[in-house]
Amino acid sequence: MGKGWCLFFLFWPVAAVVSCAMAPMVGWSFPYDNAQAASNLGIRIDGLFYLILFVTAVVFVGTQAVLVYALWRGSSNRDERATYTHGNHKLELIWSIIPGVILLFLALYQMNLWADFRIKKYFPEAAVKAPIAEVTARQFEWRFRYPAIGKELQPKPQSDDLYSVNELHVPFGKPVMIQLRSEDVQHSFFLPALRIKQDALPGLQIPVWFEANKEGVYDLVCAELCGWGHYKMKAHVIVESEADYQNYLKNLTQQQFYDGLGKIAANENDSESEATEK
Ligand SMILES: [Cu+2]
Repeated sequence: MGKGWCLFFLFWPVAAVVSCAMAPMVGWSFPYDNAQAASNLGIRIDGLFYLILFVTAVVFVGTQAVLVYALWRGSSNRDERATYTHGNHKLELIWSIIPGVILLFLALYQMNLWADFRIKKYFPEAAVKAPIAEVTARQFEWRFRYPAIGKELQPKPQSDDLYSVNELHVPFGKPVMIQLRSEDVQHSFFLPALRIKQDALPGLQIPVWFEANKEGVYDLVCAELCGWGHYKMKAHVIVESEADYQNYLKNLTQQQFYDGLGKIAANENDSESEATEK
């Protein structure tokens, strides 16, 4: 085997390390704001990602280095013959136990993060108490159902609920929880900037919580190939101040319950609408 193969196998670990090191500088890394996650949970998830990337990088570079060394030695000394061995029990034990220990470590190390992310018992209490909206994915859009101002989200739709499509507003400065549903096929609620991803499954209502670490407009996309219009499921989550959020809900109420005669027929002003009805 010629030295060309040594260079070929040497090239890949070098290319991988160089491109990984360059990635954040040239925008090949995570999206948004110098690749920094837009939620504290996202930053912890990134930490886990980088830890795994480091472990796999060490293994990859290490094994490639051994491969290149073996090829180089073999190609520069034609007289030395390779010896055939039929397995090595001790070696096999070592390379089974080391990955096993690494996997076990990762499994234990990430347990808290997984629990905080996925298990409702560990969600922030304030978010669980008052889910902000029900999010229904359908072919091909996101539908949001908010409770009326001052009310709590009910499992079943209420007559004074507020609706919007493809634009979810949430208040900044506190964790929020949504109830995720799917109307037809399997979709996936994905906020890349916040590192939040959860499948939406027909027949299930799945709670999802998130908290952005700064105000802004974040992409909401569907991460499940759900049909011909999958690409159209690009929506936004708008994280804004509490005042702006309340204003948004007020405007939504007005738009939704405007009766065409200059009156707002919502239950926002219960006494007034009752008086109008009489
Ligand atoms: Cu979808």
